[in-house]
Amino acid sequence: MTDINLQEVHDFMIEIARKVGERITSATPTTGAAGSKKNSVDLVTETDQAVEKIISTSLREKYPDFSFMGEETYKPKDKLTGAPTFILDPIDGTTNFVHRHPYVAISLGLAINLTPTIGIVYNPFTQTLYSAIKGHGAYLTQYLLTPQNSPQKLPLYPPTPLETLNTCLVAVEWGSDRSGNDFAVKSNTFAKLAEAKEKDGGMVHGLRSLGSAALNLCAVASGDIDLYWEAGCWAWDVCAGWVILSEAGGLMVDANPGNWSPRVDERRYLAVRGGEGQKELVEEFWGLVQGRFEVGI
Ligand code: LIP
Repeated sequence: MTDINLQEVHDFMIEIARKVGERITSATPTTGAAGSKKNSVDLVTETDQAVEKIISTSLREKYPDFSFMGEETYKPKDKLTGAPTFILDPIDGTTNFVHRHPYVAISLGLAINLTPTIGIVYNPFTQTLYSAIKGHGAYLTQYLLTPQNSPQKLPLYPPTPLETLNTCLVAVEWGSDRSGNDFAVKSNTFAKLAEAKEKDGGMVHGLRSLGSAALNLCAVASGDIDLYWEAGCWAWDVCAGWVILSEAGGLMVDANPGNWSPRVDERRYLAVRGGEGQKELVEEFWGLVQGRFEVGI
């Protein structure tokens, strides 16, 4: 495949996301015929499916030689290859969308050789766009707030050094698996992160569950969340946000202790914001993880 004009692809991805955003904000979010997937908290709506169809059709017309992976058409036999691949979550934060809680985003990434290379995360309710091209920085554009839609470089403020967990705000998610080993690892680790230092806990400033992996990663990239830890989400939840995180100086490692280089489809992630002391903070966090996740193994 000849050299890819990443800027052109990036601009086209934003154009599509901005166009289809209206489909999300004007929808009546009912699960209806779509309903749920593996259980009653793993929701999908007809809007998720329609938005994926619109975006994938536009991408395939413009870039017929690229591969595509989308949440709503994914099949377990589908495997990511090294080919340039668009990886899409049409509505990341579907549960929020169903409850009319406007914290949702179109998460559209491009991975090349399995490396997240372009990322756009767009919340159509707030018209807030996070975007990045590998090697070219990460940006926040607030179309409703900033004059001439001027992008702000991420992180939004000079990154302060990372200290110990008891100075951190941590994003976590319950996800849709609500029993078994992985649910126990999550529940026990959440408690350990919050527990007092004298009980060997992390005594973190707080745990936050925003409901969108992509927007969690953008909050870590922006610097207002220090860490985000989750297992069970998918490549389409994180590909775009991963580029934005990395270009803002952040680091992505495995949610299970010991793996510093997870794949985009690893399904276990720990993101830490930019700043001096990333390695030490990751190691402190890993020291508090209560067990090991089985997902993705
Ligand atoms: C969601 C993720 C979130 C996870 C939820 C769900 P969806 O994606 O963004 O991190 O905890 O279980 O997978 O389903 O809203 O596209």
